[in-house]
Amino acid sequence: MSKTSIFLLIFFGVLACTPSKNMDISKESIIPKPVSVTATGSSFEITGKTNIYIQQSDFEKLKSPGQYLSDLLKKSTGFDMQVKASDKTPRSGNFYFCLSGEDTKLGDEGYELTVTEKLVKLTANKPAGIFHGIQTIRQLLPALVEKTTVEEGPWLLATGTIHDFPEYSYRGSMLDVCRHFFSVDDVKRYIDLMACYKLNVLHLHLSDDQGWRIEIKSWPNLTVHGGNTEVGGGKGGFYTQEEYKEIVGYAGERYITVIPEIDMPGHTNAALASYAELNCNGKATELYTGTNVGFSTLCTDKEITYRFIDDVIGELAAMTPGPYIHIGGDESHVTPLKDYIPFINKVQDIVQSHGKQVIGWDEIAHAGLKKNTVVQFWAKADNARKGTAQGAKVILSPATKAYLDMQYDSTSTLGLHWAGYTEVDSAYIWNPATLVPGISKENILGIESPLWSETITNIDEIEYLAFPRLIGHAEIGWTPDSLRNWDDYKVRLGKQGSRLGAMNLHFYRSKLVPWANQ
Ligand code: TNX
Repeated sequence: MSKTSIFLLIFFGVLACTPSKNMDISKESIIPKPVSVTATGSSFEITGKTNIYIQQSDFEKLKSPGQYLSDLLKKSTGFDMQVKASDKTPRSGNFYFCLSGEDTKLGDEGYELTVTEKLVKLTANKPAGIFHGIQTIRQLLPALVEKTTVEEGPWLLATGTIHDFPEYSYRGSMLDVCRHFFSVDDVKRYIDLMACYKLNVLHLHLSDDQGWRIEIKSWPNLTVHGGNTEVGGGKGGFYTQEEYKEIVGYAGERYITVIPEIDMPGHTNAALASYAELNCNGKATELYTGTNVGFSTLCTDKEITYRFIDDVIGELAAMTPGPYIHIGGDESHVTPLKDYIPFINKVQDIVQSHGKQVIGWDEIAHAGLKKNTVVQFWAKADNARKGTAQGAKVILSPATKAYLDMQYDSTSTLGLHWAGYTEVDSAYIWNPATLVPGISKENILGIESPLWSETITNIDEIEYLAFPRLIGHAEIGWTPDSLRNWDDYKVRLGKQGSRLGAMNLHFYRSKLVPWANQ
């Protein structure tokens, strides 16, 4: 080779690779905070030539998360990344996703992310881990990556290794689509936001006094009549079974399980108004548009009540790939305990006969709990302990900490305050394993943040009450307590402000958080 060609080779070689920038991955503001981060001080750049390679044998399982990343990055970078199978580590400048089963510590949802100047490598035991790792990659990129318009790069990620897995397997939020109804698109937006913070359960509260929101083909009047209104007298609405399946599928692609709730025996006025025979006196009630609770009950000693429940649960179970059906059971103030207990026992049998596990609000612990029934603690610690004494696992949704519908402070115009005001710090500063005396880590499945909708009517208002508190709850569910503290968290949250802005999120700019000025 001549001297000139060697010179030209070196010259163009240098031109072709962008110099790396010094970056420190341990200074990135990732939420939930990862279990371990090791920095190597350099950077990787995503360019128009970057593609997403998937280990050949995992292609079928990982092409959906691969395509999710490609679609996400396309909007802001303008790059059209291809998702391809590869039987070897790809060449410089690409992503590489693999399933490996070697690292049992990672469990079903953990991942290991290794970023070098040459490659972004993501490994996990299961596709859910790859999906959560993608959320970390997303947060390592500039906030502008969240825009839906094409933006200027450079699209750099800091180099190093992140080894990460969740503390709790159940990390959820509940949306009340009864007090006010929300469209399929609103629910999808909420799912997308949950996914960013590695949440994995969406509990949909589908029936209440003010509205029945899921089509049941064998009892059509539930939605024809009972879906017709909402708090304040608006037009309400409901999901057809097709729409519901669309929500379940959309959530599933984001590794989020949907748990449907049919609340009973109380919170049933919409059903009682739709079918006279469900009432003990045989007379249909009026539709209800107020916000009182605890005034309605199914007729617990009528045979037709259980036929009704069997039909409803049967149709719901057939549309529910996840293991759980939620039966409510809260605030049944007009159902005497002597009727409530056998009712809950029978309903557990019905749910189990359709192959599903029961979740119920903490009051159900008054009944004899079946194996695998889960108790959702919201108000009474005694009930939660009654549950664990029977061997049940508990989901923690303490109203004073986890209720997203509590006002931030006395000046909040949205929300209620029966459980007190919940500022962003108070929502963050608690440990599930020590909050309820007598309930410890081995009793706890995880945490869930309910968003009741008496006071909210649209997606902007959903976002305002949920964010940023839900982000803190996501960290509580994922990150070990020993790695969490408010002073560190509030800085990371503040730095995410520009990211939330780029997502066009209508979040509450709490004065307690040092929001980054961008
Ligand atoms: C209590 S929490 C309820 C809901 C209300 C909520 C308002 C629970 C199991 N029941 O019916 O919407 O308070 O914060």
